[in-house]
Order: sequence, then structure tokens, then C-alpha cells
Amino acid sequence: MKTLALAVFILATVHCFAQDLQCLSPSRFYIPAYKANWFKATEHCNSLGMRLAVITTAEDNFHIIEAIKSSSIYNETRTQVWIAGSDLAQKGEFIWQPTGTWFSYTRWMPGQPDNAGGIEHCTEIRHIPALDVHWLWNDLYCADLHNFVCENAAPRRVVP
Ligand SMILES: [Ca+2]
Repeated sequence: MKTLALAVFILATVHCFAQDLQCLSPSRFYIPAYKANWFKATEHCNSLGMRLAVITTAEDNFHIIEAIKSSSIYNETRTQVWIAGSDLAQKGEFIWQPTGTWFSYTRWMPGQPDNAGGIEHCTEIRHIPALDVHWLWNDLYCADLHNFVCENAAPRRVVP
């Protein structure tokens, strides 16, 4: 019986390494423990066969927030993460960069997007309780360094 258990463990381990993405991301989301500008964040997710997170439903939004809260980058006093929305292609028209689709569901902070200083074209989720901001979206300068959420694009992969 122990031999069987060991064999299963070895097979699972080998399979995990063969499916590198699944090793890195045992769930839908992967949240690296370093900060990057929006472009680098996009590239990093893409390099893993993933994409910067796209949010089209309240369910997506909920699951992303839960993933952030259970990750190492979560800071209960201030958490900011890039997601895949931008209006870089056409100012004022926010789209999800990986899919080219318009924003439908949104969770903008009141007064956002405001393109402050004329330089804010990338979308973040921010949680800053001291400012009474709880997991809302904001447009921000794309060159700022923040954490970010990568996701597996559909079909969603499941760890064996
Ligand atoms: Ca803004």
C-alpha cells in the first residue's frame, strides 16, 4: 500500500512538472510576489501562458478579490493590483487588453476613471480602508509599479 501511495505521489509530481503552469498556478489566478509596471505585468503573465486578469462579471471580481486576500501580497491597510483594463488605444474608452472587449461590468471608485494629470490609462483594483476604498477600480499611471493578477484564460485549468 505504501508503494502504491509513493507511486501516486511520484506520478503526480512528474505530472505537475510536466504541466509547469499548473505547478505555478494551482487555481485560476497567480499573483506574483513582486511589483511591475502595467506593461511588464502583462508580459509576465503572457510569458506564463496566462493573461493579466480580465473582469467581466461580479463573480470574476469576487474571485479575484478572494485570490488577492489569500495571497502573500495582501496588505490589509493598502493593496493595489493591476488588472488588464486600459484606454491606451483610445483615450476614455476602456477595454480589456487581452480580449479587446469593452468594459461591461465595472467597479470604479466614485469619480473614476479621472485620467488625473492626463496620464492615467491603466486599471488597478485598490483596497485602502483608511480612504474608505474597499476593492474598487481606479485608472492609474501605467508606469507605476504594483502587484498584479495573472489568470488562466478559459478553458480554465484544474489541478489533477
Ligand atoms: Ca484615477
